[in-house]
Amino acid sequence: MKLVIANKAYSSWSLRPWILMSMLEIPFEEDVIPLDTPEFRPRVDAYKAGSTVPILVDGDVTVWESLAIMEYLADRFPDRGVWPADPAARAFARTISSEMHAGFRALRAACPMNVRKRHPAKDRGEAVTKDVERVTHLWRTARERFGAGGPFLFGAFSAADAMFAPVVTRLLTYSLPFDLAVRPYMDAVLGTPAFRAWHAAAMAEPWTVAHDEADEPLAGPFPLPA
Ligand SMILES: N[C@@H](CCC(=O)N[C@@H](CS)C(=O)NCC(=O)O)C(=O)O
Repeated sequence: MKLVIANKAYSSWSLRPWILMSMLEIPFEEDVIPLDTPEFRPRVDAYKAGSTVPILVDGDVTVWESLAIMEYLADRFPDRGVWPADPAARAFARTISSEMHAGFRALRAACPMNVRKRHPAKDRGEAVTKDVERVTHLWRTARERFGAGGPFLFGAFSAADAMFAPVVTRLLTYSLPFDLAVRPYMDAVLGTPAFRAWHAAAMAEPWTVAHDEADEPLAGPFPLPA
């Protein structure tokens, strides 16, 4: 299988299937296409999929859109626990993953993923505050109702954690205020071997994009858990 992704420093949608496949030990090779470069469009178009990454290629099957990739993986590897086994937990996992896929626009627009940096706190607007309150509410609810079996939203790592992994990083990159009850969950995601490998590769990338060069003061490196 091949997973086509963009820069690990910035590509939140790429991180989602990448961390899921890595955590569930689904073997794949990757093709990294750097954003905002002349090679991006022709290399993505060569896959004859959608206009964005991630793209999953499995033999003659090509899937794009992060949630569709996860559903394909759930079908293809039914024993890996892409979604929680319990039907009520699975319904909630799919619901909040869909909410993530379609929503949180203010947070995504104001705070683009950057796993290489940390910026000082500043007012990012009421809509961002509401998005952060909503996302931490969803995490708390999942942990309280379904998380007893492990440190992740539904105990074991699942597609829902993969969908929210970029948001975990955004809260820290932009020093956003959040309900500290979710910090252990966030540290569990950031402390996975998969996220650490993603972060190390991001740090080694040579590319930057325009929003990373914007006039945003720096508070330090991205804070990985000890
Ligand atoms: N809804 C898509 C969003 C994918 C997306 O926006 N990917 C970005 C990279 S993080 C991209 O390919 N941007 C390039 C472009 O839009 O031209 C998904 O879930 O996969």
